[in-house]
Amino acid sequence: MENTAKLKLAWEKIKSATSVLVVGHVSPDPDALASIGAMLELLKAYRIKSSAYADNKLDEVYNYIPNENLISRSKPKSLADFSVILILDCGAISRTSLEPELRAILDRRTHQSGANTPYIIEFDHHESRESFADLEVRIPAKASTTEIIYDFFEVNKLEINKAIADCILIGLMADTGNFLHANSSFEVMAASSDMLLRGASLNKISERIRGTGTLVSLKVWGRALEKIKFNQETGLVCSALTAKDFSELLKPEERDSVAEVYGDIASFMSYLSGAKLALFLREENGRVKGSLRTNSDEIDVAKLAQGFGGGGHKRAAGFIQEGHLEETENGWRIVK
Ligand SMILES: [Mn+2]
Repeated sequence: MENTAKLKLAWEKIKSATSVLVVGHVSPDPDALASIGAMLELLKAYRIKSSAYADNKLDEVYNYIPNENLISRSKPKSLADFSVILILDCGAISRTSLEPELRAILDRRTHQSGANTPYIIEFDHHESRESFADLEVRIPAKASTTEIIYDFFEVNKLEINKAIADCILIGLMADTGNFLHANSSFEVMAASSDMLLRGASLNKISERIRGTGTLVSLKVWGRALEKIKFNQETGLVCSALTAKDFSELLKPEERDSVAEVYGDIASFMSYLSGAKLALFLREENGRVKGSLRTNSDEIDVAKLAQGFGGGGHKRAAGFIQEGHLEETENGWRIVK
């Protein structure tokens, strides 16, 4: 089915639902939260009962996103109560933090024909890992999930009010690094200017996106930049923060508050003149997390990340490996 037809079918299903659960990924970023915010606004307008869930959502940092206060950090009691489950920006079923519950629904269907189970819809711009939704709208060419939501509103001729325009613009700005990254396409700029025409507050949003820096996050930036290694021949620029770095920089309870900066650090490193590929590594609870970025058309970092069991987009991707970091002469090594 074509994306336009899928987006129409999605609205058919949502419109006739008695209740909808909207889910974003664990440790949600602005694109995930703004995608949920836009859909909650629509559901409110159509008086469709809704709930929203995103595991491990940070406190206060994102309260500039419309409807963020309606997104719960606690699991819904029973998924069976919903007629539609809408999964946004998740990349993989595990990132919903509802994998066992969703698999139970899928299981019940295979073993019990005619079982009355929620209809599962997924909107996402990450590369495909596993298809599980009844209706999957997966468009990796889109810069943000809110860009897909913009198409959803356009295709179905739904009204975009100021709150929805803000949400769509927030996702676009956040996932393009404020229109700096290579995914800032013509379509992104056109959608963004359309959102401005509909009342989105560019100034307020960019102020809030920029205004979330904290002293500890600047210290993390400082240490990461200080440790940069650059191989002129391969064009690989990398940096890493070890458990020791973190124990020197942050109190354990401050760790969550800086979770946002790592992708930005990797993106910033990728702008180094002569760099083809940027890799930022960090140690966290016996695991190593890697963020990969490139501005080169010849490199697909999603493929590289898949080699490490991760995934993402062509220009931005990540992975997690068990182990810890050991510094070598030219870089770092993950030791199991
Ligand atoms: Mn996203």
